[in-house]
Amino acid sequence: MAFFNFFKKKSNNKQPILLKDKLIKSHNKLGFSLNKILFKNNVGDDILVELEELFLKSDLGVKTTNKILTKIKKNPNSKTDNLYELIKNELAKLLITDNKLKIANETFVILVVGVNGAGKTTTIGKLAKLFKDKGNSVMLAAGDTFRAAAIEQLKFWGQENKIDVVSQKLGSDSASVIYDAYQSAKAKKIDILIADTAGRLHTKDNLMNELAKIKRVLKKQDENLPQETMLIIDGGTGQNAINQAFEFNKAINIDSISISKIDGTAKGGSIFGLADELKLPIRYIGIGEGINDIKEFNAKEFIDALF
Ligand SMILES: Nc1nc2c(ncn2[C@@H]2O[C@H](COP(=O)(O)OP(=O)(O)O)[C@@H](O)[C@H]2O)c(=O)[nH]1
Ligand SMILES: [Mg+2]
Repeated sequence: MAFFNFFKKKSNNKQPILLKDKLIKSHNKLGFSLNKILFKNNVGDDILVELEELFLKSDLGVKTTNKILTKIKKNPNSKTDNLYELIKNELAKLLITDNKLKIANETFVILVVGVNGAGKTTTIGKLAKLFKDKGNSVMLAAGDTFRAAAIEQLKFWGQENKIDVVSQKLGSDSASVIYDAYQSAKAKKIDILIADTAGRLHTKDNLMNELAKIKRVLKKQDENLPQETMLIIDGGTGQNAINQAFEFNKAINIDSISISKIDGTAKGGSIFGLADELKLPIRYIGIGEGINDIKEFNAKEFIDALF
């Protein structure tokens, strides 16, 4: 019995999540390899070629890679120790550090968008938990009306969090589901409404039009709505993440990006290119499939884990 209790107690213990452990594959690709290269040499042409290869392989993207290389070339006599710090610092500069979501006092609407399978619905489930733990009341809107499974999946997260999920039947108008949910959340003085959306319609234009319509319908109610349009990017997407983000931003203006599935991918370096090119804050990172597997993105913590 004592033995059983020991395990029970242990499993109930919330172990602190070490980002370093979750980012181990990305660390091996970028930080570890950088150390190996710098260990060999001082700065010279050879090392520049190796560094360029490393940055590209680590999914930093061409523009960001060139930016960092230019900085390195400006310090031709750097010792490798300094160079290591220089690279870390330059990468850190690409990340917007004022990235915290500022929840206003009225019903705050977060519209979650992204391609199919990006991790939208799962991220919503985790965010609901995060906000609830901070003492906010939360409601969910099942705006992905194109797949029955999507509505069921959101309801599951609603049950896990013991919060209401506003949904309509399959195939109903997503904008009207989210509008109704907002009315309900406002009437109940809910702090935060998180709206799920579809990631795939018949064509990309249809998807973007649908998302634009959701925003239009909300704005008719209140020009400030939704206060946050959050794009979810699968951390394993790599370079295509930048194109995805540009497309969504062009069509519907996004306010922030959150990255899912950063665990288990070696493409964590793509966050730098994404932040550099989009100039948008990275708010959260998903580090697993469980309800607690989310972290507020912290630039310093991220870089320390990666290097
Ligand atoms: N390992 C891992 N898996 C995730 C994470 N976020 C989502 N997933 C998984 O990715 C798959 C797609 O997620 P889903 O939320 O349905 O994507 P959606 O189509 O954008 O709503 C599911 O199997 C999730 O469990 C994460 O941070 N880490
Ligand atoms: Mg979904």
